[in-house]
Amino acid sequence: MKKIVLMVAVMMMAAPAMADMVFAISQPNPTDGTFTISYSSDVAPRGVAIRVEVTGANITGSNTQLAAFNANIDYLYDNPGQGLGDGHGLAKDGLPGEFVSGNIAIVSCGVLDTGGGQGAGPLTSDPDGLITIQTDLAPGGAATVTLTADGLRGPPSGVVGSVIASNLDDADPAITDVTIDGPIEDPPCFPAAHPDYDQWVAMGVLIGRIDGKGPECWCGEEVSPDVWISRHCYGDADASIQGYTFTGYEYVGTNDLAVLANAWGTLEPDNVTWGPVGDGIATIDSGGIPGICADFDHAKQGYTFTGYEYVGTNDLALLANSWGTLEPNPVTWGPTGPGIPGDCLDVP
Ligand SMILES: [Ca+2]
Ligand SMILES: [Ca+2]
Repeated sequence: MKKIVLMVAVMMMAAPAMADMVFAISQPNPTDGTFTISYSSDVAPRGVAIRVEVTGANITGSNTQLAAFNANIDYLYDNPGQGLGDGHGLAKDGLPGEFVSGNIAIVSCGVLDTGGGQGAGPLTSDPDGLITIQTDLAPGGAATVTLTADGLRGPPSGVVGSVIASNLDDADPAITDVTIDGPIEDPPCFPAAHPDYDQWVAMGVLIGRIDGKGPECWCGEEVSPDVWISRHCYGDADASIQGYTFTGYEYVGTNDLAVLANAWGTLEPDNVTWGPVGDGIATIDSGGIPGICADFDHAKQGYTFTGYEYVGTNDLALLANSWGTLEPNPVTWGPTGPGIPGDCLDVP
């Protein structure tokens, strides 16, 4: 503890000339919801204390941090025994100590040499920035980042001292207000113009997907990036071919029947005011293949008297109709057949 007090005291004594330190927010990697704070300055900075507020997402932590900023004061406050270069530069808003959770964090870190004396940071944080902050931005989401002075550590408190007078100041707030984007969202594999699209999305909700998409098995195989060929509506539950050279290959076979058999007769828990109910198709899984993958007609069937089910006779009829249909390829010899059309995603 004595060591930390000493370090803080050292920083308070620092009194560099007023500098023009300009901050910026960039997003070098828009696929993971992070953003990076960078700076340039006309005087070597010795510490920073900036309040970072994200509107529309929570801060989850930080990763890369400019190595010269090696004194993570608030982290050291909470973690006795740690030293220079340890921890991270995110601190609580309005309280001492390291950042835990929420949408506001303080970037609080200083530049010290191995003897505890104050060092001088580089005039620019190029090329990697001062610190990269992680958020929980969802795919396709957006949030706003605002930088302001930190009244606890920066002026007028002076804890991180006049160091901070050289960057963000309450009297002259240098606020940067930047919109950042969440991870790039993969396009849905099921065409939005398809008559079953709404049902596909609804089944995604039913099985617990939170990304607005439906079961991938309905989309079949991704034959090249974002290009899908589906035979699902003919009874291909596992989106895979099966067979042997001797017997031929088929898209609708025993593997698909097994998925259907496992889901067979599973009643839904709701949608009836009386009559039998069950656990619902969302509870069914066949070795990682959701039970809804056997819903080949993309519809629920049943009656109030019998209950309702997503996998039933209508789906079995589709599978039975395709049963034993061999593919013309990829065998070089052995039995072949007309094959199952890969047109389930075609929009009529
Ligand atoms: Ca199959
Ligand atoms: Ca069905």
